[in-house]
Amino acid sequence: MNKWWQDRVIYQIYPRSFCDSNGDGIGDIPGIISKLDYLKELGVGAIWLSPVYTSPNYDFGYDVADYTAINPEYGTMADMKRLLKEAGRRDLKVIMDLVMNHTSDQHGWFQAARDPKSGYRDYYIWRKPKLSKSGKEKPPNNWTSFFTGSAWTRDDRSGEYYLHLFTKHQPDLNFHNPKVIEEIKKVMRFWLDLGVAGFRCDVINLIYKQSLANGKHQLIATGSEHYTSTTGCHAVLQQFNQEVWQPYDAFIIGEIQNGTINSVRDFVEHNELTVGLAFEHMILKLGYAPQKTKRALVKWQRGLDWNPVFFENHDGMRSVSRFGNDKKFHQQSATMLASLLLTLRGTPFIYQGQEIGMTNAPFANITQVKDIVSRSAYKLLRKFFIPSPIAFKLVMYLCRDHARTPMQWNNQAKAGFTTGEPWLMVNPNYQKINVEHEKAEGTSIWNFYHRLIKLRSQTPAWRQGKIKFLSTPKNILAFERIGESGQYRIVVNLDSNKRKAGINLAGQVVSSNYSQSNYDHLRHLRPYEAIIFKINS
Ligand code: TEU
Ligand code: CA
Repeated sequence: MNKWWQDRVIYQIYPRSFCDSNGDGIGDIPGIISKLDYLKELGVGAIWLSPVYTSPNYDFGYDVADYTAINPEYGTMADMKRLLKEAGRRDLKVIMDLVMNHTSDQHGWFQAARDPKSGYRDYYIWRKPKLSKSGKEKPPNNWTSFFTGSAWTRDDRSGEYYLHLFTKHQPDLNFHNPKVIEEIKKVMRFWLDLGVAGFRCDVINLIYKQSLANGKHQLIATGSEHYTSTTGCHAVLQQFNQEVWQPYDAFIIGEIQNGTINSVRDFVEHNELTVGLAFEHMILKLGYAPQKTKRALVKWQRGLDWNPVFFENHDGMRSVSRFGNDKKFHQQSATMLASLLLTLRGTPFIYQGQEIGMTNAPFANITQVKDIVSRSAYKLLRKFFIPSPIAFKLVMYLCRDHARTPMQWNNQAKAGFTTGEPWLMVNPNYQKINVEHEKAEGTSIWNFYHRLIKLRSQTPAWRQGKIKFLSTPKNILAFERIGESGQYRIVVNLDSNKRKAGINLAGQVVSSNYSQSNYDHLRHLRPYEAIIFKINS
């Protein structure tokens, strides 16, 4: 018998950009509640909610100032409880995004910890500065942040430095301290008692710093060898699992930074996490080649029995822009990705707007961008005298705001997201790319997702069946899903060029994104062509 997270499709909501109910230009919880029927109709079975906790928004919620209080911009705890109730009524499970590696520097714990004599001091990682030969103060070690700059910031109150793997507004919690572990257990029980189905745990494999020794220099996050997937981290997660996650039968998605198959396997096969989010297939657009995607997908599908299957999230480019061609082959590449997402073996994740083929946004300059990572990267490039047009162009490859432009509901002003001034620019292509228009259009991306989500729920072989990859020419990905309900062959052209299929295209056509019903005499696949055959019952 499959677990619910093997049968259901999970939909990720970035609350700030999903639906604004009160006209302040910021998405909120009542807005999400107003769209639960939409999500039910789409056919998803669970929601992963990016953080809605109190936060000063340096990292838009991934800097938590109170884990058991709701950011007033998003609503109240009563709204949150109503969301859980209304979602439950529709048999939609809710997964909270839990950011435990660090808090906000506005969290009460950190504010208290700034006093060296406080009992909260050891909730964080403080060290005295080093002195250079000339007696100048230096950070305690050479670690750098994932978001540029040193991973240490001096607090003038004590003259000591505190560690932050991300921005200086996100001080890392100290998981060597049993009190911190107990506090996080308390937070998790609070939400599980309210009825959440589990957590997506932010950078969970970074939480335990095995040592604070200098690291070997690297472009990003020097020092990461001392805190990535450490034995101490496993010990903490086993404790969480035994004492909280198992008793509540919680579904735990761990975001694994720089995850390898072995490191993810260690987390999911030793009673710690349920699934691990890793990013090897999230190939950068700069230097993109479809073969890289094919190799990474096959490697992870063969390497792990069960994968989270996703092509976009709130942290980067839109998938149709990253893996496809959102200009010449928008419809074809978006539906090619949908065909893969819903037939590869694992739990499918749809990020808000992916179901209508939302694309990267045409930001004109850095002033339109709100994402702290993009702004810091731009500042750093300019510090090295990279001309601003080039610096901006480079930043656009990593810009997380591509995924954070407001959800496009209809072709009214501001895409129906808000009646006010949106916090971030609406993508001007909302006139055509929007839920209302696509729901009404039979061959739309939305209807393609809607149909395949439904088909997946009716096809055990796509959910529980074995997966077998077939050898095919470059940029053609083909695999079979074999289960009691039958055997299916999925054949996909990952490329924008017509390509020899190199494989037999016979079989009963269950789905094609070129609405072709018979491939018996065809030998080639058109750009981004994706076909699902039933080859026997
Ligand atoms: O992201 C961690 C992480 O993977 C980032 O370093 C990511 O690679 C980067 O955002 C891509 O540009 C998690 C959250 O998903 C992200 O939104 C937070 O900013 C970050 O942790 C810190 O909490
Ligand atoms: Ca609002």
